[in-house]
Amino acid sequence: MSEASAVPTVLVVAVALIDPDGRVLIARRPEGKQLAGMWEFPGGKVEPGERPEQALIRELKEELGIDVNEACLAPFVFASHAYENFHLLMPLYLCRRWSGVVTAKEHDGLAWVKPSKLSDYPMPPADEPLIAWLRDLL
Ligand code: 523
Repeated sequence: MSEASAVPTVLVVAVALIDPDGRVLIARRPEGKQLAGMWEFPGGKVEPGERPEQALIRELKEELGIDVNEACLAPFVFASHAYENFHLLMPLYLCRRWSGVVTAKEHDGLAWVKPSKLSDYPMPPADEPLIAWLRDLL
């Protein structure tokens, strides 16, 4: 008989917003939050009853003040990482089109970064393996 996992798996959706120069948006987690000071691909938890894409569209409005059409979200690659209290499963979507001005509403910093420079920024351990995929793509 297989043993049940001691920690829950949490589904978080994240996005690589890509600008016309091929730079990717990362956002710094503010003081008081878990992983404060780390530069993440923006996103958040999928709430009960939400589809992942709906959750991401909601998070992008709340966190960055932008509107994204679901047709502009392309699932790209998953992160799967064991944090201490939970296992994070996180699809990273690609998005090249949105409306509105990207604004830090919940983060304390934003940066548009070439994939080759992403490793200069401290990122949550779940996000780090995604850098190589973006470097290959862009
Ligand atoms: N990550 C993560 N990388 C990443 C995101 C968006 C989130 O490792 N790109 C982690 C950070 C948190 C967890 O996933 O541990 C949930 O993310 P989020 O942004 O919803 O976290 P909090 O701190 O806002 O959580 P609540 O306040 O509980 O909603």
